[in-house]
Amino acid sequence: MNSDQYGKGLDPSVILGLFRRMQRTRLAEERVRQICLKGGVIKCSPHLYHGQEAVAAGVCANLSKNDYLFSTHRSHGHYLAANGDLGKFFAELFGKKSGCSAGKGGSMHLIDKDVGYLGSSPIVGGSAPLAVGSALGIKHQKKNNVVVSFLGDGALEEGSTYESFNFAAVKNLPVLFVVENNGYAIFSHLETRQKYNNAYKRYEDLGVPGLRVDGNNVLKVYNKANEIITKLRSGGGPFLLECMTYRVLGHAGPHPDHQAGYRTKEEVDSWVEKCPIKNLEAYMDDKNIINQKQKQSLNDELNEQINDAVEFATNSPLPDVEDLLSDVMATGRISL
Ligand SMILES: Cc1ncc(C[n+]2csc(CCOP(=O)(O)OP(=O)(O)O)c2C)c(N)n1
Ligand SMILES: [Mg+2]
Repeated sequence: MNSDQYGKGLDPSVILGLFRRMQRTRLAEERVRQICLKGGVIKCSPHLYHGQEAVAAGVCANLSKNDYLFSTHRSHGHYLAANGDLGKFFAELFGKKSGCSAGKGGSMHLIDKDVGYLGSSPIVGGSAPLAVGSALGIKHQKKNNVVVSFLGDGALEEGSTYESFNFAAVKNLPVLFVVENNGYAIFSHLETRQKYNNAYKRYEDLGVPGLRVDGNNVLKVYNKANEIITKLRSGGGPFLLECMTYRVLGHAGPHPDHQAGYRTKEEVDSWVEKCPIKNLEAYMDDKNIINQKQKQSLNDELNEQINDAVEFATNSPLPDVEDLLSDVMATGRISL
């Protein structure tokens, strides 16, 4: 990848940090995939993020402890890139009490206020309104933290997303909408759902300017998100960052799905070639930012953390029957 201009001003420690975030996500999700293939342990359906890691890593590396983020059904990558806890992550997928949602959410309902991850919603178009409400709160409190709302290209077809963009613009709220345009909503190609493939400029007249970036190039995503988030911190209004990327596994579950007939193996393979992690590795090799031995030791360290997390999740208890009605809106308040 030609990332020279994007990598140039960056300290190697930032580049290594981006690599670590992506690799942590990939290895953890690869473990999720293996566990699903064996069956029996993960009962909820995971929507894996393979191939899109640069988006979450590039954006989340710009967030501070007091910022908030909101996610979708494809939630793992956002949680892990935001430094979400591996133990709490696996425990949640295993339905255990020690999970980040106390074992009652599963893959699509993660929440962890310790890392500002105020939740993922599996309702397509469900998280942008939450993000906007949260940004309104920040504005009222005169704070300078920001909110990131991740959404898929499919969520742009929901009225709630449009309403959220409009409200954020009218109130000049510090929210970054990150559209992960992977070209599909389940089996439907974007061409069959939207007349124009132009999300980045579509909402400008509404008051939400945007730009498009190669979502498989983490250095570009990081740089653009950095510029936008810096503006948001000093009073800037909502912005849309459209990241062009691709989901290489099936919509949900551990398998590839080109045999389903809605896309070809050649198309999938062409995007596997553009793997954001391999791209960054090639760049780092070229610039002597990391050597083989260091890469191996990073992988060993991450795999060890994942082993510990899986062991923690395995040994954790299931929620008690008495827990069934706690943290449920109808019976009380979710304590945030
Ligand atoms: C309101 C609503 N309609 C339909 C669904 C079923 N559904 C789940 S994921 C999905 C596709 C979402 O596509 P996109 O937003 O592009 O995200 P991606 O899966 O590509 O990451 C749909 C239609 C849903 N969860 N919520
Ligand atoms: Mg999509």
